Amino acid sequence: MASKLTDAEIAQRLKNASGWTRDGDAIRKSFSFGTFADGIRFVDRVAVAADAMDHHPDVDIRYTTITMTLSTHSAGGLTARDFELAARIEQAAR
Ligand code: H2B
Repeated sequence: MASKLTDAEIAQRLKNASGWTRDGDAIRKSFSFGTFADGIRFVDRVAVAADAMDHHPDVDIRYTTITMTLSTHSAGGLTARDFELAARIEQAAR
């Protein structure tokens, strides 16, 4: 199992994760799209990446704004896997 990152490690990794902010045991970012369907297609790309990693985001869909919240539930906090998934989500947003 991936081990929890320290506060300092999380702060360091967030410097390379543009737009992502920490909220307790999670990191979060909202993405905006031109249409609802564009946002849903983004979620579909994230779903493929998440299944490939076997690591899954909490997804909030509000019309054209999609908010992704990442945490490693099995570890009870943030791990390197959350930052790996964040990088893959950034690819899916491009
Ligand atoms: N995703 C996240 N974010 N945290 C987990 O602990 C987790 C997961 N566990 N996806 C995985 C699936 C686990 O349930 C399976 C059995 O590997």
